[in-house]
Amino acid sequence: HLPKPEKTHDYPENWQSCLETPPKLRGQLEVDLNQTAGPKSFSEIATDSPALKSGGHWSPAYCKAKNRVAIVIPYRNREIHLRYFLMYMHKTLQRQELDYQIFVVNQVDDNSFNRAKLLNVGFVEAMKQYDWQCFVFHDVDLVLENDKCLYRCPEMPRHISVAIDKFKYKLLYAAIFGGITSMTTDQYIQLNGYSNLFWGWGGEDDDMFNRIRFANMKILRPPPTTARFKMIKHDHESSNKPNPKRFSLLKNSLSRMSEDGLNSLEYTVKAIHKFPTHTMIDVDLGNDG
Ligand code: UD2
Ligand code: MN
Repeated sequence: HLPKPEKTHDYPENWQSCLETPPKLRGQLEVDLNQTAGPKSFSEIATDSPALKSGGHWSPAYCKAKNRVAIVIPYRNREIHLRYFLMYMHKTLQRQELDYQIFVVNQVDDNSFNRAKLLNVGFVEAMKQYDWQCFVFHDVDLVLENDKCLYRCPEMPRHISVAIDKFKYKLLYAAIFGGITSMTTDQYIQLNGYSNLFWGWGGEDDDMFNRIRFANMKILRPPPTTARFKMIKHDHESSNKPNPKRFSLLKNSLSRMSEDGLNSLEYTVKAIHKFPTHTMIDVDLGNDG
């Protein structure tokens, strides 16, 4: 059960709905994640998108957006990745005519990284602010190369990062659910969100895959011709080591589902920064005991 958001959408009465197919899409895009000068600065990115409202919220100023989409990024200490992400993705999401905002959920404690729990925090905190219909959960190191891959939430949960340059633009395995996913607000609540118990690298995505199957939902994928991504090259942080418990946790995904997730989520928000380009939520996830 979620509290009412601070604010809800109020598009002017006399506006028409945006078109089903956004007219400004370009298709394949030039994306360069290895620039000698590095990505633009946060302030340059903000200058490039003057219509951004506080916290990196944007919506078309000429039609009623069809989709209110919160983009949630699990994050710790990847500023260069975040700047590349913002520098490309704001423009793309605007051409897609979404009513969207970028929420960066920043794990500020010293425990192992917990991607899935950060996504749960992002969901709850975003829902306190606005009446989002749709969530896109997004690794910070992936940038979309074709704006025809629309960041919307169709009738079933989706795995969006289908074709990534690092994996020769092929799906790694049929049940993969890592990278970028989308779910409607209602689906996410029905699934009890992600598990909170995956500390360190791996398994949290497979656990969500299991939840979706157990809930008798289907997983959709956009076509690999448009769902194309570049991944920024990176090493794995020593604070995000492969989690040795992931295999045993995955054996009881089903029995944990009703008690491990949104309804057992505990965390402490340390600060919420509404920057021009994104909302940064500093969070202490507590102990992995
Ligand atoms: C894969 C998955 C990812 C997740 C992970 C296992 C794909 C394309 N990606 O990513 O979704 O399931 O395996 O947990 O399938 N991060 C930080 N700071 C850190 C560590 C992680 O910001 O110190 C964030 C960041 O958004 C990053 C994401 O967590 O993109 C996933 O971590 P990763 O990129 O190190 O792991 P990777 O590429 O193996
Ligand atoms: Mn990665």
